[in-house]
Amino acid sequence: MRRSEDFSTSYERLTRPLVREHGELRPASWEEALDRAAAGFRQGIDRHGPNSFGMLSCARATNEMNFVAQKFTRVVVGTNNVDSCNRTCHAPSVAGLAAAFGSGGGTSSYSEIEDTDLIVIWGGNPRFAHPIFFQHVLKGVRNGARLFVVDPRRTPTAEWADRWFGLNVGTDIPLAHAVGREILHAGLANESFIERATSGIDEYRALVEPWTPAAAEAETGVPAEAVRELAHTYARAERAQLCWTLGITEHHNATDNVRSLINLSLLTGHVGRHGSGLNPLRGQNNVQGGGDMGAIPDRLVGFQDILDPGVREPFERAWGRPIQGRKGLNLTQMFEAMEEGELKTLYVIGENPVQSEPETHKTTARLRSLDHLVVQDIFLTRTAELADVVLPASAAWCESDGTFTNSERRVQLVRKALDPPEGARDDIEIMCALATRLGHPWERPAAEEIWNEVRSLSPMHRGMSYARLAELDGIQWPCYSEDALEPSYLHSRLWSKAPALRGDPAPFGIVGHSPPVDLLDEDFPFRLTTGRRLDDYNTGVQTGGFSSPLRRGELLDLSPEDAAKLGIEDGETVRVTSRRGSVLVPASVTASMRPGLVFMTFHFPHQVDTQLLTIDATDPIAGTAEYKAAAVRIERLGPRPAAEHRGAPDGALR
Ligand SMILES: Nc1nc2c(c(=O)[nH]1)N[C@H]1C(S)=C(S)[C@@H](COP(=O)(O)OP(=O)(O)OC[C@H]3O[C@@H](n4cnc5c(=O)[nH]c(N)nc54)[C@H](O)[C@@H]3O)O[C@H]1N2
Ligand SMILES: Nc1nc2c(c(=O)[nH]1)N[C@H]1C(S)=C(S)[C@@H](COP(=O)(O)OP(=O)(O)OC[C@H]3O[C@@H](n4cnc5c(=O)[nH]c(N)nc54)[C@H](O)[C@@H]3O)O[C@H]1N2
Ligand SMILES: [Mo]
Repeated sequence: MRRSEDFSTSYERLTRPLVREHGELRPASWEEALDRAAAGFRQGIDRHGPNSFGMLSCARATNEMNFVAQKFTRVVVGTNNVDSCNRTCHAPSVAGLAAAFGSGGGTSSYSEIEDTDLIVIWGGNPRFAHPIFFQHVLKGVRNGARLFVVDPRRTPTAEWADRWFGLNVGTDIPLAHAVGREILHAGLANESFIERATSGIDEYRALVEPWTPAAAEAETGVPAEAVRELAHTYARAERAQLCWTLGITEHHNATDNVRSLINLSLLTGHVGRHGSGLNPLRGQNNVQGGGDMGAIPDRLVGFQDILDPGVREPFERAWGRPIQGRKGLNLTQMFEAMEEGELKTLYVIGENPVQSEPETHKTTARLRSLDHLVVQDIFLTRTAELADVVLPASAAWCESDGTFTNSERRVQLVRKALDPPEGARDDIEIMCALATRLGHPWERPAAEEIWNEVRSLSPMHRGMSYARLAELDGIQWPCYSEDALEPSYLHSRLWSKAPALRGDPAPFGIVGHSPPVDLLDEDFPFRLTTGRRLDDYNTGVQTGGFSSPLRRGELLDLSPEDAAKLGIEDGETVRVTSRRGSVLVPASVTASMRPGLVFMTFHFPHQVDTQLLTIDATDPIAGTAEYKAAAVRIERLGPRPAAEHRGAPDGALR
């Protein structure tokens, strides 16, 4: 197979601030850039009020940085409009888990993945996207666990599985409901757990009743016999882990999808015990921590509800400023508010929405409509190219001290290993300099001082001093006191015999099926789903610079059956068109794809802008876009040699 050329754009680290003058970005001193950035924010707040400001905080940076970013937003500006790319991936998992159990974290630990009887990976490809977690999965398999994978594609993860359930994109709820129905009909439900720890079983029973294995087969493409096998194996397993990622959450009904999976654990009691649980595998290295630190619009640090005056009170006392008692805008709503002229200034720290949001043209136009855009990044991204002020930052993961929190809720210390390039400054230092210019003289605190403030305000982090984090090699939340540790899994209360200790019952999610918004028809007959490959990272900014024989640039994966039908050869460049735009991309014919399904990444936007094809239909609860389901058509370019067309973007349809 041929490599496509010229897809890698090597980004150079930013080392000088830039400011816009006469329409162009030009180098500036730090003083000038900080003054300009602060003056723009000041003007926006004075003219349009604090709620015209938005902050996108960096899910790759430390907890300490994210804590300061949300404090900047709430204290210096006075709004709750703070969010991050958590919105584009696991916000629905947090919402779904919180609705069922009161808190939004994954319930188990990596060590329990090694000590269980069944691992179901539903809508995730950890072999590529979570390789460290996948090592724990393989240890679990070596220790005797069975591995099931539910994914429209026969993924590299599925290659390692005992069973692969290839379903149609966007039919997870019918499959989950059919599994639930089969568990009930076969008498395999855990009746005593349901009775003691859950609510709503009667409505759930009625909800799933129409989803016979045959009805599920018709909708999902998974054979009825396989539906039964999935149900019986999950229900009969002594211990079982249900893990999911974006195949579940990047849909217009993502929170419902999550609820439909949680229902299966409530039916069987596979939650709240060692070795059994529910695990959304978080994406960015610190997206879990960013949310935990309150860099989200509806929660203060430690997942504390911003709407509760009793929760706000200690913060107002500590920070000497009232906190708005209403939810801020999430990332999706911020972009909508730009269009409505309500959001006027945006401070983007380490996010690249121009290339990560669906429907690029819309995103770009919305960002251009802002009065003032400040981008703080380690590279000059496409988003930074639109900014009024660009601030060069250090890379948190290796150039600063602090803590990160992983998918098993483990807070771990990181130590600065490298100095940032000359001219770049630490994210926290930059925010402190801006706060000072905006009337809040903030000395740059040491990372540990910030962490101690976190601990003073967040009960679930209280017991984690830096000394203890170092000594124990990380600690999982919750950790309420310095002399104790909690169990490695959440919600053991559900198993308590004493009703008083059991707390609120976990409700079944009564959620119906709703197929993808972008419908398939004669003009757009293929289902495009987008995701990741092993060698590249998100919008490619951080991986764009290196080359490896494995990296082939953007490709359209399609099945041998469809390739034969359309007369497409492996490596040939084709045109892919959705209702929103059109791109040229080399085809890769692979048996991992089922007929009717095609796959692309969004790793090579300089070569192929996949986001011209995606749709911005979003989940109403979590705000996550339906990146996983667009309708497209695929056309050959004709008899000309494909090489001529390689790499050229084809523009958008107007
Ligand atoms: N190498 C690498 N690793 C990464 C990243 C990266 O860019 N590169 N990004 C990180 C980030 S930010 C994240 S959030 C994670 C994401 O990690 P994953 O969610 O595992 O990655 P994706 O490839 O986006 O999607 C997972 C799977 O969803 C499947 N899928 C699509 N539609 C459906 C559906 O309707 N139902 C079901 N059941 N499955 C479906 C796809 O076929 C795909 O295999 O990865 C992280 N790790
Ligand atoms: N089509 C499609 N689109 C998707 C997805 C999909 O599956 N399909 N997945 C979505 C998901 S899950 C995600 S998470 C988003 C990701 O979307 P983004 O977060 O917008 O994309 P990244 O490429 O991860 O951008 C990270 C930026 O952070 C900068 N950065 C890294 N470290 C630091 C630091 O320490 N400080 C500062 N200041 N900057 C830093 C990098 O240089 C880079 O510009 O994309 C979403 N978009
Ligand atoms: Mo993500």
